Amino acid sequence: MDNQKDIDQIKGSEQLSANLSSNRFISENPLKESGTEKTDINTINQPIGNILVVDDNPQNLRLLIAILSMRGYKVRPAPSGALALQSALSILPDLILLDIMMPEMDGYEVCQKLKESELTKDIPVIFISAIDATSDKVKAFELGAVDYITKPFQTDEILARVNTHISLRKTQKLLEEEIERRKEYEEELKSISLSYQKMATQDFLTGVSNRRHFIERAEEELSRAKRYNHSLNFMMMDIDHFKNINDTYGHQAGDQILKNVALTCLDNLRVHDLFGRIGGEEFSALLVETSFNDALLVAERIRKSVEESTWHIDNKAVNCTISIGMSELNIKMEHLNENDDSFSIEDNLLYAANKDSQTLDKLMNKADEALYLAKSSGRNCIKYR
Ligand code: GH3
Ligand code: MG
Ligand code: MG
Repeated sequence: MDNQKDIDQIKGSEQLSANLSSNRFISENPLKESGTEKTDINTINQPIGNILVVDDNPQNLRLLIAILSMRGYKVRPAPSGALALQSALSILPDLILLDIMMPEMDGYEVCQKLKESELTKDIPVIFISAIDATSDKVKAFELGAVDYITKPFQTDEILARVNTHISLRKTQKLLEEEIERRKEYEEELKSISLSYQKMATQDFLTGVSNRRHFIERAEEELSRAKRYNHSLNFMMMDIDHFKNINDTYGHQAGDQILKNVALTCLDNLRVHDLFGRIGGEEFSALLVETSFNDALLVAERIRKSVEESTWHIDNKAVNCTISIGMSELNIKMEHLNENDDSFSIEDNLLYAANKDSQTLDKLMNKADEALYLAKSSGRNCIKYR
């Protein structure tokens, strides 16, 4: 028997007889019996840690239980590897003291199984064994043990190591909880910032880009088009006699029509094109890398789709049309060809000045003028400047 000397020593010094004679392994907290400890009602009622002690030798079990419960730990015994695994899974302990040499399933196997399970892998394991060979200690650490105590052990050593690992585990748990809390907080911040971003860039009614966002993006696309000499076309759409729709079907029906027209326009544009709500019943589109003729086809497709759509709102069939004004970014000046050898410095300056003069404001104003023309030409049509 490995610990007979220790047992005798502790029996004498710590008056364990009462605990040991009763066959209860989970002892009452005996702090109040200790002359050196402060009697604190909170510490008595709350164990400072939950320890699973695994040993096939009942006397060893009783001894360890006695030592640990004297210090306020709640101790559970397991006389075999299989029962240890069962017990660890039913109530997760804060620490496991694990004997190595046990019949059927030895401590190494128990440790391996504990480390394989997601539930028990983080529970610190201290091996407690009479084997003193370095190779066994190395094996224990390789299997994930946090410490190794050699039998026969000293009470103070057991308590010091157990205290250390219980504290480390508690700190680790607190850190993990803190990390989890921070992750949740970061997720919350992300979703708040995302909704602010949406509010700042989206039109609240239709969900398409709002005026500011559309213009910001359009400025970027315009400077890209100018830099790479890409063609670019601008469209201004306005619902015809929208006031009549509001007056006839009500403001809510009007809102629904605004959403439907926005969706119809989007359906007929490519993902790279920009689209946004510019004002009350006015929308704009910027068609990137699109020739004027192709842009005209798109405009006609949008106009026709809106004209042919019938939306049912409050059991009423509602139709509407839109007028479209278009303008084109005109980088190439007909009489100039930058690849031509005769392209002089003056021509170059003229070419650059022409590019500079093509601002988004100008494109929008030209499209607006074209839209005005479309309205005065009977509406439901496309004009360009
Ligand atoms: P036109 O063909 O000349 O464009 O005539 P219109 O009636 O469409 O133009 P007008 O500028 O006279 O009227 C625009 C109407 O759009 C008036 C305004 O109440 C309505 N409107 C603006 N914003 C909204 C909105 O968010 N929801 C609804 N339901 N109506 C809106
Ligand atoms: Mg209108
Ligand atoms: Mg208008």
